[in-house]
Amino acid sequence: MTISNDLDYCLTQLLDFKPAKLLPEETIQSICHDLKVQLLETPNIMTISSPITLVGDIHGQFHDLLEIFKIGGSPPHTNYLFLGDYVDRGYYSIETICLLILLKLRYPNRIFLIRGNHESRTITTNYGFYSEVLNKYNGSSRVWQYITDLFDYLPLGAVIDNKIFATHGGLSPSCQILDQIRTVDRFREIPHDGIMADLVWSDPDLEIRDFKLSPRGAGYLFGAEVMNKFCHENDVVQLIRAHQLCNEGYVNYWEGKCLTVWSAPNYCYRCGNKASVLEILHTNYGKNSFQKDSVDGQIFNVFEASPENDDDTINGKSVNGNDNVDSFYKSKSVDYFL
Ligand SMILES: [Mn+2]
Repeated sequence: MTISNDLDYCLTQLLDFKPAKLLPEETIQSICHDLKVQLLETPNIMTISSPITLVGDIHGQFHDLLEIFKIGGSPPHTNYLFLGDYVDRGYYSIETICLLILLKLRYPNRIFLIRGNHESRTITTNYGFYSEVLNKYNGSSRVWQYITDLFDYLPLGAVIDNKIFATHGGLSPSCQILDQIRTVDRFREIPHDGIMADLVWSDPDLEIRDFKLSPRGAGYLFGAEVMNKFCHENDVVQLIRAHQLCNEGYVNYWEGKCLTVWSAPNYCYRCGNKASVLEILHTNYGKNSFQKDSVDGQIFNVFEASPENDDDTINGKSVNGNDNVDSFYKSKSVDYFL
């Protein structure tokens, strides 16, 4: 095994250096290839058992991902299911996704990754990841190519303890039963509509009962009746998803029937929000299991932005406009390759 393929060595480059060392292009090509091979055998909906900790959107906030491992425990001692949106918006999409790829390869039965709406070529072209790659790899987009090709292999959801359905966004009017997701050909760019699009784009809405087109321009809003019907038909008790910024780090809908986990504190270095990860210790639902803001066997661990972000911000605020990060990268030296 060559050094570039030595997963532990690569992990130390990202975990033991400040700033983290970027992996060379060829190493990223190689780890993306290896993970694709592994994910080819992974079904669209993974089967997972508790105890497991669920993580919502990270959006390139690498320092805050490291904070999550401090709060929630480091892999492989804690099992993690990441609910997507690893890249875009924050300054460290490459470090974030590379760390997750390495952890998945190193601990395949303890780390699980599903696809978010940002794990897409079109979205990452517009929201930061593509620019970050050009800036950090001397104008070459190859790393973006390798990683977005890998995104096509990510599964779309997970069922935990046969009772909880987890996905990035939410429900789809084209999907009454989970088997309809299981038969989707997921190895492709996220399409504009249909089950795969809805799973990564949809949001719950307390004001409606049925489905309604989403103001996001993709996916749907779904209401209480739809949620109850989905749980009943699929013999699950709960939907856990990410995808929406929550000021307190999480939101509880319909007495815990749907939970949002959001894991990017001070989102975009300017929102001032808290973040959370959700520890699922066991799944043991009695009749009155759903209480306000807590569910039996489930604990939200709330946290705030890591002080490490301060080097990149002024008083915790973004140092540049949200749309153009080029000036930020130009102000940083990128001589920290392996
Ligand atoms: Mn999202």
